[in-house]
Amino acid sequence: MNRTYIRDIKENGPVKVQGFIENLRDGKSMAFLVVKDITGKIQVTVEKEKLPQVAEAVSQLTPDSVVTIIGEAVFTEFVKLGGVEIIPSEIIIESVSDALPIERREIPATKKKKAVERSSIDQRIDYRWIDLRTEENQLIFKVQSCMTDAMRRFLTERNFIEIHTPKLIGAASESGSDVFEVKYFDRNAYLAQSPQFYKQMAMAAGFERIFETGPVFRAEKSYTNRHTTEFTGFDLEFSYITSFYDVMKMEEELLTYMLKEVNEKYGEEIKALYGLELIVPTTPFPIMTLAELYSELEKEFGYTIPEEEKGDLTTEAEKLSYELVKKKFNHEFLFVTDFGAEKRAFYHMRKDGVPQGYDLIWRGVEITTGAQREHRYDILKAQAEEKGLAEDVKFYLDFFKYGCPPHGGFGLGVDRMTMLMLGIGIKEVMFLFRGPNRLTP
Ligand code: AMO
Repeated sequence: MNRTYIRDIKENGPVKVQGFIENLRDGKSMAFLVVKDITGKIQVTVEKEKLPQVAEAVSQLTPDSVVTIIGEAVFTEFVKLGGVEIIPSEIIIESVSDALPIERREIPATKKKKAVERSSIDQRIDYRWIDLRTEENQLIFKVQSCMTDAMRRFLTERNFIEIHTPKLIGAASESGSDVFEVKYFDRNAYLAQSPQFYKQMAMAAGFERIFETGPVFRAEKSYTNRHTTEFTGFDLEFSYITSFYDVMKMEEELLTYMLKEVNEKYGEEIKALYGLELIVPTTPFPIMTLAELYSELEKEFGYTIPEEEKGDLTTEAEKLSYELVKKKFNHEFLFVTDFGAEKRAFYHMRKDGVPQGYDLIWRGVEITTGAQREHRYDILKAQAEEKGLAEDVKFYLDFFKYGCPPHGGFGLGVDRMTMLMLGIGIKEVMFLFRGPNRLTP
């Protein structure tokens, strides 16, 4: 007999269902199990007297054990959970679970029992595979999978080629201080902080349009709810742009397409399980220069910072910008442009000294940096020298010596995007979080 996914049980009849025991009530004459698979949950109702063998199997079960249930699906108004139950003829115990070491959710007090507190996120990460069994947690990854799938489709339909660049590299691309050094035989290598150099190499190789989704490493000792030392980046790069506005346009179209798709597929579930509305944005997204943003934040919220810090976006300004864009543009996204050259990467093209790039802020958190790149060898080399990097990035500079189209692109943090979509922190949203104090499981 073939296995049936719980979601696909639509009528009375024989079924074989497999999954974890989500709930177990073994009474005197009746036993009720709730079995959960990746598609849903279903009640299994056992009249013990009628089915002594099944009753015997139930007596050995514990919550989170894995079972195969063979029986009849019966639709009835008496069952709350989906209006259907399985009357089993056989229960096969695949694996018995020990008592769980974590509490995945808070259990409110009853007359007989005290309330149970939810384990902390760090305790839950220690047993992440158990933590991940819940519907809410599995939704994170269904949503994330839908997200990258939609973005991949959007790009391949527009002639982007997916590439895979090395993560073991010989030089830091973003900043020397945030790079992990690893032993590489008799010398040192670094873990890639971005596919930056190689996505640009693809432009020099004449690929014209590429994207990559892969691991990004940052040796940042940040203990915030949006930083991790290893995250998933969604990066793209394309040639023959006329300015970084082309890059912003590509990004807003990509995100709108993706959010529409996620909303259609999972909008209801996100609302039900996370209480958040997914809003498909309108295009074009609002744009402000950094100076305009600071001036508006001062007007609206009395927020000021010293003049010399205004070349970069502070975390507080990022946060406040959400209130501002909601109010001013009825939007959740904001492109911020015109950062100070000293705060931006050497590879950003500059016009009159102003980096031709942007940050994209969603719901008050930066999700992307993007830019037109400097593709002219001499200027690029001078900009690298100015940041004291010319020697380290010599191999990269060579990419621009033998012909290279004008190009630009951006890098999007997949984990950040997911966390903002669901309104939870980065530790909650990652399959396995990595931070300064976390390398296991
Ligand atoms: P940047 O350094 O801004 O740009 O990184 C791009 C995006 O990656 C995410 N991100 C992070 N997510 C979680 N934890 C971190 N520690 C972390 N650091 C960054 C953010 C961020 O916006 N090469 C450029 C991109 C480009 O210009 O194409 C770059 O890496 O969402």
